[in-house]
Amino acid sequence: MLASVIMLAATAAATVINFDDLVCAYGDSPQLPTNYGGITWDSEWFYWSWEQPPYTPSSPNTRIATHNYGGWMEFPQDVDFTGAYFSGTGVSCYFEGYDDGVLVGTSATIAMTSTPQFLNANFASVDNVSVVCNNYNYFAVDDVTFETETISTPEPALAIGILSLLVPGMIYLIRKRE
Ligand SMILES: [Ca+2]
Repeated sequence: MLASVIMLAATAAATVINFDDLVCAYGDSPQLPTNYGGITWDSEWFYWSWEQPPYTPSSPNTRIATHNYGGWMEFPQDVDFTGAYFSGTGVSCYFEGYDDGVLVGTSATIAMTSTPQFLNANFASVDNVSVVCNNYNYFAVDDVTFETETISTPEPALAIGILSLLVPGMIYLIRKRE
């Protein structure tokens, strides 16, 4: 019972940033707002919502990219970074995960295709993630996925409830020994 209470105390909330509320005119590629979704984004990131194969969004219509061999995103607190979808052509990309400026994880590398592929990062407790590409263009990123860990103490009522279950048993054991 105590183990299940401890598990309840740390809950992870999954977040998917899909960019789809950002819409632009055909041919435009505005800068991604630097605080979009509560994340601080490298100023090189831009978004676009118009159709342009092979930059297929995994969630239509908006995705992001840079003209700078990838780009970084900085989280306001430590997150468990799951990964994101990639599409494009003629370029390979991977993730680097950082905590307090120290590289703590590197993902596999994938080659872009017109079909969006999810690149798993599975970085535990990072505050900065970089997309690293071997070309300055030709990739698109969508559905950036991470989990934020929330630590909470058990409700007082729950703790009292647990004690009320445990105490009679303890009294029984003490009495049994006497
Ligand atoms: Ca999208």
